[in-house]
Amino acid sequence: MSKPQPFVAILMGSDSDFPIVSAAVEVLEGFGVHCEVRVTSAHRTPEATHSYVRDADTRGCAVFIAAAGMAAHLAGAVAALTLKPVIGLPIDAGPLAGMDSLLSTVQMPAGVPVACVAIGKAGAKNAGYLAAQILALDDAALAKRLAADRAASAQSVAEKNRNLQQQLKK
Ligand code: RP5
Repeated sequence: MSKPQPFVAILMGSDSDFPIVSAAVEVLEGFGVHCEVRVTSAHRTPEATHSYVRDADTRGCAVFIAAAGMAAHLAGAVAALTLKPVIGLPIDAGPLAGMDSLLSTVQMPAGVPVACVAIGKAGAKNAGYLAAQILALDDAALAKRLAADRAASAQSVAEKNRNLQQQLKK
């Protein structure tokens, strides 16, 4: 039997998280990484979250990304159900500006790790990059695309610096 195609499963606690989570989807799609996106909550739909994680695990999910705001327990709940890497993405969804979700996501007890990225859009992009880098451990073509992206990013910084130096000379 052929090995199932590895994919990234992205879970979010609410559809209100999607404007941020979409940045992770864009990064993954940009690298040609297949992902599934589901709204499922640790608190509001615990059974559905449980069944989805178990099912995705058996279908070839290689990395989970779990995004949630407020008392954000989704990443931890996912990590409790799988040995695949889990990336937690804290969302700024309430009056505490994401500090609540950051601490709820990152402060996991020993033995059940969650790799927590930054709050918000930069974190969402990095969740996509990190998931792609994990998949690239076993995919040389993907590793090449990631290296090219990193080189392009360095070039763009160098160009911004050249432009600034030109302006400062005037
Ligand atoms: C969390 O509560 C969700 O992940 C979302 O960030 C936050 C608010 O959810 P909604 O009330 O907008 O559905 O569980």
